[in-house]
Amino acid sequence: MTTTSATAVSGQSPSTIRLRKIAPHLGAEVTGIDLALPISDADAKTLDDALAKHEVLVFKNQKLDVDQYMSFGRVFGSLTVHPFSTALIDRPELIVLDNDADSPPLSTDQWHTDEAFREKPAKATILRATIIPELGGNTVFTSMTAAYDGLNPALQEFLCRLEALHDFKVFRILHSRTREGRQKLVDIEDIFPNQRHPVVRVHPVTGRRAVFVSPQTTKSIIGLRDFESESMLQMLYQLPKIPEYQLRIIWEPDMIVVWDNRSTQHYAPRDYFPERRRMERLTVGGDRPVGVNSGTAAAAAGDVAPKNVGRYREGLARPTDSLLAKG
Ligand SMILES: O=C(O)CCC(=O)C(=O)O
Ligand SMILES: [Fe+2]
Repeated sequence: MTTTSATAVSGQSPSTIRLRKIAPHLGAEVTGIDLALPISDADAKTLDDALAKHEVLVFKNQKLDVDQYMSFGRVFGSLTVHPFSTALIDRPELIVLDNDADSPPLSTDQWHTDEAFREKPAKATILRATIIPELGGNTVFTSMTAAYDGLNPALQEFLCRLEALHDFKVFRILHSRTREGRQKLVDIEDIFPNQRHPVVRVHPVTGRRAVFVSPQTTKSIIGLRDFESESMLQMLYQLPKIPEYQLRIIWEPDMIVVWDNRSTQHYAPRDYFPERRRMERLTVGGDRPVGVNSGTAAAAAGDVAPKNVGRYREGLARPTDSLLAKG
């Protein structure tokens, strides 16, 4: 029997919320709650706890207008504004992903956790589909806690000592095509400087460990040589592709999915072209990721660049120095 009553999750009573696991490692369908109505503090806590425990929550048959949808999103925390995604003009927290062959998605067909380029990456994301293609257009999730648990203990121990550098790298293309855009990029780099995050983060609620690198934002593992970092990252990027750790969501009208970015990654296959797919997304702000050895990892891994890189001895010159002086 996979159905559990919410009281077992939250200790709150009485509640009509029911949870039913839908895959071995992640995902629960939530019934017994109408999200269009105000949600009690007790039910909000039940849902937030359920998100941490099940990593992905699925709600079906929830007809909400935009304001009700945004109120529901706030159950999980404060909504944030994505610096690079398109959003409603009067509601910048509401991201609209409206894609077809003429307007392909940017970077969502790549394994990732949301907004890891931030100092405090997104805690949770809420998504619903408003235009669903006849075939395809699913969203696939992977439990990165299950992926971590499946690794060899010696490798787990090594990874727990490491930190990685994250960048808004896939979004650079938005500004890199013109000289003006490239100048703007320099300002954006000031607002979103590269961030060091632990390669394995500890979930603040469950205490479970999750692999926290993805091709969307990770640049390198700090302290490793280039080829070591690249090989290690390529190996870690295989993890979310393992079917045993996955949950595949086939979108239905009035379905809402909430996921925990601290423990999962996701991928939206672009297999529906030339059909159109339109999604509405909300994002909940998170905390700074904490590693297993936080505080010591940075010191163990060394600095981002060796101290003397770029210096040279007297009597030598670098041609770019004189080129720039002339310009
Ligand atoms: O379109 C989707 O299914 C997911 C898009 C995505 O990556 C996101 O909303 O964070
Ligand atoms: Fe995403």
